[in-house]
Amino acid sequence: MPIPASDIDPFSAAFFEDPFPAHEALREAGPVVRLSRYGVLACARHAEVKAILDDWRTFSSARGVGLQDFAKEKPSRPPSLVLETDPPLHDRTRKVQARVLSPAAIARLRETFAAVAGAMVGALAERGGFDAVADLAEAYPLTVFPDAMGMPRENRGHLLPFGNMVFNSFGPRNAFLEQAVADAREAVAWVFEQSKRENLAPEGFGAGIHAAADTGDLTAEETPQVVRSVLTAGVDTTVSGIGAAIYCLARFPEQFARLRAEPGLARNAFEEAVRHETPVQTFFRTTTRATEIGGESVEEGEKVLMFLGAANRDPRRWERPDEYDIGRRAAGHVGFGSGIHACVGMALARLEGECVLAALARRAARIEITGEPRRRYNNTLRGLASLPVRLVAT
Ligand code: 8QM
Repeated sequence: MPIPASDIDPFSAAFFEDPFPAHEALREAGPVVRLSRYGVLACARHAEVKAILDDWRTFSSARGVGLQDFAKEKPSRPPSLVLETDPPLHDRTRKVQARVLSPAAIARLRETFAAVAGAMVGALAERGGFDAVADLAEAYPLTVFPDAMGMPRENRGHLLPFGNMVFNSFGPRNAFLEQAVADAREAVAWVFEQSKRENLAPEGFGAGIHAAADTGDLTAEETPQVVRSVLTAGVDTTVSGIGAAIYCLARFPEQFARLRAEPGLARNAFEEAVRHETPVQTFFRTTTRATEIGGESVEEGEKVLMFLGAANRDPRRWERPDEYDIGRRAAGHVGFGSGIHACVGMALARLEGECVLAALARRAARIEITGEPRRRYNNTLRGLASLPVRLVAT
């Protein structure tokens, strides 16, 4: 059977507003589809997306995980030493990040993260209404994450336009990317400066990564780049994830009631939001040899777009996929990826999500949406620009 073609544009405002009918069409078209606008292959079913993620030898990251093929064009920004590499380089850089962001290191942050979430949600509960994106989904990670990295207080807001630019850069060079680049001019210089060893406090994760230059695990030229990776990946993603969870709990009030009755579900409520909304919607791989995907022959050197969000609602894998259900077994979703590139910071993300949701469950009987939510358009990240809400008192 020939590979079917689709003219769906997954990097357009219409798609960002409501990707779900297009996701379904792509899943139903076949295990692999050609996106005629971009000349790339795409997979939207869970089985094929998972299989690609788990086979780095055939589906390489070293030619870039965006639309741009580094074998054909000079990368438009310095490639990440972990995201945009294969073993053995990938393993060397990843190992340092994994050691610094170990479960034990993250566990030590719990008390502080819970206290900050409690204080922030407490203050918001006192207000008549607020924006759940700016005032909580952005404010919380912008406080706890740079603190944990060992960064100074000033100008942390630059992390958002920086991430917005990078995540747009995985898509085509469209108006969203152009705008994001323009909006991130100051932020880029600032992030590069903050990644230097002398600008990171000795007890933070940043210093932990720089220490790898002393042991010879990384070079002094590599460590700032590996810090920058963590700064890139660690903010906009958790902003989108926490925003998704609040949006889910506001739209599914029976699930919020359940969370209040069983606060131990906070962690899974966040996990299920990552499945349901899937902050990181897409990534590419490039084939290193002729292979097959879902029984279809594919040539060497093909870019393959993985629709993580579509896989996370594939009815072949999930019962009632469009329902947000905080009691479901959400494990197995690909919102954090899978295989050797699976999110290295997921323990940190999960701790942030859990702390915010637990704080909301303690302080509110329900989350009421008081105005029109506005979506943020980004070539890779799915999230809201604004979500006006009010916490209804217990
Ligand atoms: C996305 O620079 C990096 O290493 C990097 C950037 C973005 C991500 C991951 C890594 C997946 C969260």
